Amino acid sequence: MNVNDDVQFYKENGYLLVRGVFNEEEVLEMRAAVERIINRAAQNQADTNHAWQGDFLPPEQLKKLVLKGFHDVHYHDAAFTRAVIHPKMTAVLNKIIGPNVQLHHSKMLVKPPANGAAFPMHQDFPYFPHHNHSMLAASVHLDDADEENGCLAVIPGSHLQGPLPHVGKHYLNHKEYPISSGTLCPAKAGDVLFFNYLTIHGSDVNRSDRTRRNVLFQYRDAADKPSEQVHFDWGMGLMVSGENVDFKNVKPNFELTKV
Ligand SMILES: O=C(O)CCC(=O)C(=O)O
Repeated sequence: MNVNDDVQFYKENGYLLVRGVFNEEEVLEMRAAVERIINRAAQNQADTNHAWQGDFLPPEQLKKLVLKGFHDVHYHDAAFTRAVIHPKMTAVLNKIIGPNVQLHHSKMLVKPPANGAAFPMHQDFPYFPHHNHSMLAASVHLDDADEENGCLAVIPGSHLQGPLPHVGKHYLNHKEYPISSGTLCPAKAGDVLFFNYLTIHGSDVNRSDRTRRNVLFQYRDAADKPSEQVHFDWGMGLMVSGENVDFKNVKPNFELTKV
C-alpha cells in the first residue's frame, strides 16, 4: 500500500492500522512504564476499577470485569511523552490530519486476563466534541491483541454518519450496535490503530490468559477547536508536529484550583 492509498482508506473507512510503529525496545519501555503507574496507583489507593458500567452486559457478568485505566499517562512517565512525539507516529498523523497536530490527551487501558472489561460500541465524539472532526485516537498496542483478549473492533465507514445519539452520552444502543457488529482489528505489539472520534468502535471482554495493554493518544488538527467545553486536561494542545497558527489562543481556557 502506498501513502495515498492509506490516506484514502482512512478517509473512506475512518480507521487505519499501521504496523510496527514502535519497535520491541520501545514497547518494552512502555510496558515497564505501565507497570510502574499501576504500582504507584496501588500505593496511593488510586487503583479503582474503571470498567464501564451500563446495560450492555448482564449485571452478574459486569461486576466481575476489571479495567485498569488511567488518563494522562504522559504526566506519569516520560516513556509516553517520547511515544506521543515519535517520528513514526507524527509521520502518520501528518498524512491523515495535516502538518499541524496537537495532543489532546492520553490514557492507558489495561485488560487483565480472564476478566478484562469490555467497551460497548461508541463514538468518542460526545466525550470531547470539536468543530471539524479532525480528532482521532492512536491506539498503541503493547501486546498482541486478538478476538480472545478483547482487541478493538470498528464499524468501517461509520464516521461518515456524523455524531449519533448515545445512551446517557456514554455508548450506543447495544441492541442496535452489539460489539459483534464491529470488524475485529487484531494487531501485534508495536502496531498502532488510528481511528477517527466519529468511528464507531468498542472491544469485547478479555477471555484469554493474556493481559491486553493498550495506550491511547488523542490528537487533533491544531486549528480544530472544541465545540463544547466538556473535557479538560492540563497540557492539552501540546504541539506534536508543525505550528499553531492561532497565535493568541494557544492554551486551554481554565482556571487553577487548589488541590
Ligand atoms: O481499549 C479498548 O479496547 C477500547 C478503548 C475505547 O474504546 C476508548 O477508549 O474509547
